[in-house]
Amino acid sequence: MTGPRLIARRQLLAAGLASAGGLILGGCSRPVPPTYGSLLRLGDNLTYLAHRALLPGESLVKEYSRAELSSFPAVGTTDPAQPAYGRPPSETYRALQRGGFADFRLPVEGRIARPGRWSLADLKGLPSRTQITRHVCEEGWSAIGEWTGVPLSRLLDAAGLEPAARFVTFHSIDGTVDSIDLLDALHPQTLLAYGMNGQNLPIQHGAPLRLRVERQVGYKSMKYVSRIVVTEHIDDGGDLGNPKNGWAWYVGI
Ligand SMILES: Nc1nc2c(c(=O)[nH]1)N[C@H]1C(S)=C(S)[C@@H](COP(=O)(O)O)O[C@H]1N2
Ligand SMILES: [Mo]
Repeated sequence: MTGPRLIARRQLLAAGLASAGGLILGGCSRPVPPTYGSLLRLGDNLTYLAHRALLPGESLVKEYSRAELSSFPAVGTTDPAQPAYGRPPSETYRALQRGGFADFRLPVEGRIARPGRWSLADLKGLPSRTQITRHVCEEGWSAIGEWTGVPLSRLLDAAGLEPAARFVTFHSIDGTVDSIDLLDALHPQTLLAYGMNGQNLPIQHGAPLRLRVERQVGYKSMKYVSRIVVTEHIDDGGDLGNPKNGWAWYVGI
């Protein structure tokens, strides 16, 4: 994912920010994701700290009109019921798919007052939001799509965040794990989407439920979300997460 030019840019950024960092971030005790000894990850963390220190948390990404919708490729896992990337087919997903996802339940747990399991109907009973945004993939393509779902903040409100809550971890049916901080989790455009372009979310785009994290690169928008855990500390997913597999935890755009 990281070409030589990007490495050079990031090393410059890291060096520049490392010197500025003492000034800007002095006294800042914000938790940062683990680097596993990588200089690149250190650069990513400085980007994260700089964004969080310098940019207003509530700034919104641009939204588009329906006339601007574009064709939208499906990448990565496109059907968990099929084997892919050395992973066996998910029989659980196959059964859910056959039943039109009527039996889908989303456990929401961790640092919340009211843990529970949400059906799609439950989630659709919360206030919804529709937004047309540009998805930017780290592979270099982008596409504009319309997403309908429940703002994650509404679900977290209903679940009742404990004061210690700082991060939200997502598990996917395809076995990946990822997390975001509370600023992104509570951002008004961060959705758990069940609709795309006016239809039910298609299988290849993450049915029945996917995340939209509009202020980060495409791979943070996890498809096939199967469980949500609110945590006090960063859970980077270990072997199942991005940082251990060479991908940045924070990819703000
Ligand atoms: N669970 C899961 N989520 C995922 C992926 C994946 O392979 N599995 N791919 C990511 C990447 S790299 C991108 S660009 C987008 C692609 O979403 P799309 O298939 O709807 O275009 O999903 C992201 N979320
Ligand atoms: Mo991507």
